[in-house]
Amino acid sequence: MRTETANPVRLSDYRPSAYAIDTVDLHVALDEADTLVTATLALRRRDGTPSGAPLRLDGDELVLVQLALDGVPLPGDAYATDPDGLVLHAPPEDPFRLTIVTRLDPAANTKLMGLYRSSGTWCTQCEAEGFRRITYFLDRPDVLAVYTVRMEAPKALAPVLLSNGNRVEAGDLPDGRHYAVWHDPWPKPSYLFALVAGDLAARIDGFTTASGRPVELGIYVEHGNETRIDYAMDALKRSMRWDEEVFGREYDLDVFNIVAVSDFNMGAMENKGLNVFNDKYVLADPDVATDTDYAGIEAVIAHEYFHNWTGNRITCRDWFQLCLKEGLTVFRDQEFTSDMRSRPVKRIADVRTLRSHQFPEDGGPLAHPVRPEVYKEINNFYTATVYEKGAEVIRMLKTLVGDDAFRAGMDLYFDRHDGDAATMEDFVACFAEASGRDLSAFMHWYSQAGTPTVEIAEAYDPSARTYRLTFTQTVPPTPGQPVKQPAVIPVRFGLVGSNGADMTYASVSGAEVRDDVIALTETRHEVVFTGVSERPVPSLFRGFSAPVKPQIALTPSDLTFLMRHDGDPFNRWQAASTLAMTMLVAGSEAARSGVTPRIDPAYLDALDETIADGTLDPAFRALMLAVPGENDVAREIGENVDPDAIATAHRTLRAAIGARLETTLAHIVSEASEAGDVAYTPDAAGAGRRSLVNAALDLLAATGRMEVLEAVERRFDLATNMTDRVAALSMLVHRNAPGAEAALGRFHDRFGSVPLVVDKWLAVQATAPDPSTLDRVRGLTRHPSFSFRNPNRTRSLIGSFANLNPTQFARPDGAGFDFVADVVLLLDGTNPQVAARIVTSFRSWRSYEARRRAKAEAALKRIAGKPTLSRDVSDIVERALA
Ligand code: B3K
Ligand code: ZN
Repeated sequence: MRTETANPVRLSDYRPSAYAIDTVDLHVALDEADTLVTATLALRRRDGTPSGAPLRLDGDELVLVQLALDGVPLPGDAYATDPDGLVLHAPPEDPFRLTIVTRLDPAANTKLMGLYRSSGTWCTQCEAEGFRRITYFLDRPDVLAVYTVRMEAPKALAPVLLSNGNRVEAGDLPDGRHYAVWHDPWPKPSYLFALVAGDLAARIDGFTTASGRPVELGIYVEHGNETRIDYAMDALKRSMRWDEEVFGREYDLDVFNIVAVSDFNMGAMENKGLNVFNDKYVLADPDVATDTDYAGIEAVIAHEYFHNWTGNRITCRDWFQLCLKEGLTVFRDQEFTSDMRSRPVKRIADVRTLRSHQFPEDGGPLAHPVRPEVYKEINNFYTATVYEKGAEVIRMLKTLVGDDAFRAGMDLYFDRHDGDAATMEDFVACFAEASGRDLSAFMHWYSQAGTPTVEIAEAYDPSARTYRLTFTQTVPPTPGQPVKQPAVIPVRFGLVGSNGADMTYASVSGAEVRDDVIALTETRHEVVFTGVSERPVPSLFRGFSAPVKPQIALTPSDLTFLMRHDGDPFNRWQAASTLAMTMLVAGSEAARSGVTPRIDPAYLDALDETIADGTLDPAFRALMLAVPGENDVAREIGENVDPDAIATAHRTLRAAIGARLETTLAHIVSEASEAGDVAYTPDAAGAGRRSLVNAALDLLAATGRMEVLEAVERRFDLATNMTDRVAALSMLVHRNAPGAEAALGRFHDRFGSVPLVVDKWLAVQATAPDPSTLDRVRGLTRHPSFSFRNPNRTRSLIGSFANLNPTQFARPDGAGFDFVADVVLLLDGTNPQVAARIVTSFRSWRSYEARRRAKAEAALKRIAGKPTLSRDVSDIVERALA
């Protein structure tokens, strides 16, 4: 028998574990050569488990040194090990202690799961199933235990010893070694365990909670990065305060530590009291970090901190409930950013991310519900659907029940489930109770995959003064789910009158309408407004009130009207986007047939007016200038996609904008340079100004005028911050400017020793829409600044190429696909999680035109054909090909 753990794992098979673990005593002896872990688990049979029932513990690539029961070593026939774990055949009837000694080689751990070394620092990553790579355990989120961790290490190599909770003891040992003991009073699942040991620099600060509890805050980084901690520390304090003020949640330990490491598979990890971060989301100063980096740090610091309540104090019963903590925590970090920065700008940015990441997932072979019902490899479900769509679902819940009931529901959830491993049903029940509403149909959002389409027809009857909106929704079939139920869809709306203001009406019927929200619950609703004095322009799904694809045939003049007048900034932006999308789709068709695409002058006029409006937030204006990306257009077209035709349409539209808006754009650029050197501040206002100027320059450069590129090169040389510098570099490289190569060289000369900046240098080159890019990327894999062992480097070069360079990844000769497939096969042997992430860039392969489709399929099949493929990669390629 190899395993009792079924694969695939199904939600319907969930059973509580037969045994519980109340305490874990971990003794970790760290050494250069090897590491010895002694785990003592206090186990007891759960009610209902027959006495003597075998105990099965999870394990992965472990070397067992010794196993003892209540202090007595066990004979070999008392237990059995296999590649997936260990079985104790006949555990005692009464509570017992199991002591397990395992030997690890952290330096050889290239998967970066479990205990590994990153630039000489020992660190851990346990979510989802990494703890079983440290010791045998009931490695599942519903087994909550109190941990005490004693770590020992050579003092010279690891003066800093950290784990979860509070430090209760420390001291020196013989032979230059020392130790520390950490105790975490809060019962937690194994995935939240962490330890860090290394020679790290620290910034120590403090925070006093609302109720007066002092908390020591520490941020630990590799030496040399001490000067880049301030922003993260400030973001942490703001997050702590915000969670108290907005959600009434206080921190609950004496210390909160963050450690930044350079080799990390994901963004960061919310381990109790000891967050471990990819250093990309901690380190910043204006010379090396862009505005986007600063915003990312603020959001990820907040996200991980917010997990302390949504994830740690209340955790998930099983991994199917991942959205319980992730969707909710993303929602919370989005709200935080909205409060710290601009709410409309944040909303537009989030919707862009949702559409570019989640919509293609939902519309392709990897589609799955926000709460999946089956998985082969759980690490492949940390997806845009679970995170971003999961956050949208929470947002809809708030829209439907209203702000007050939402807050009451959250309070009830914290109150009722503190200390629990909970489910989505538990969560939603709190809102049903707080609002008095039946939310059973709302649960379809958790169980049904696919992005609903909502078709809307409108009719105004001037004699009856009625206005009718007919909504028809379709939830498309997705893998394993051919038939769908109608979703509950909140439509926030306004009826915009000819004076630009929202109109009033006498009554409304045909659906539940509360305030400015229509709740669609059926496949079809006819909503009739009476007392409507003129035909309004409908502004629907304001603030993107539901993650759906609305289809309404508004005329171009309706859309330019909304661009100018909609009271909802999101829909002003959406109107511009819709118009641009229509032109891009038509333009791509035109490019295929060799016709020059038509650009609507009324759109350009309305855009010019908006951009010239100095009363509008510069960040908002920058977003208005950003037309849908090439991948967005491909998704809209949906089938028989030709990325080259889309790129042509995209270039043409952007050049037309650059030409028509030249005066306005040039004014924005010159105004900024006249204002001269304002000291850099990474806040929303500064970032917004820079984003507008860079967007303006990029559009001017799109006209292909040489003097613009010369100005960009000067800007590159004179830049006083990384945002402007890397924006200029990218314009030069992506337009093949004469100075591009030299600029790349100067950039590397100056920043080649800062790995996070090297990432930008790699990404700029990998995203150049040029036939030479593939060769360049191949060459860069051999550059001394690059390493496949580092996930950040790999994502910057390979991930950027595969996801952000549509014409070169999908070259018609298939060479781009082949290259990425080679990389996936290579990485599969060392870091399957990163390999699996990269292979998802093939997720829309079926929508290509026939030639590219065949090449992509061949590349996927070649990956699938590798005899020893990891479960991570095989899971994705099998689903992609199914
Ligand atoms: N919870 C972690 C992600 C873990 C991913 C495991 N493959 C970070 C986060 O979402 O906050
Ligand atoms: Zn999270």
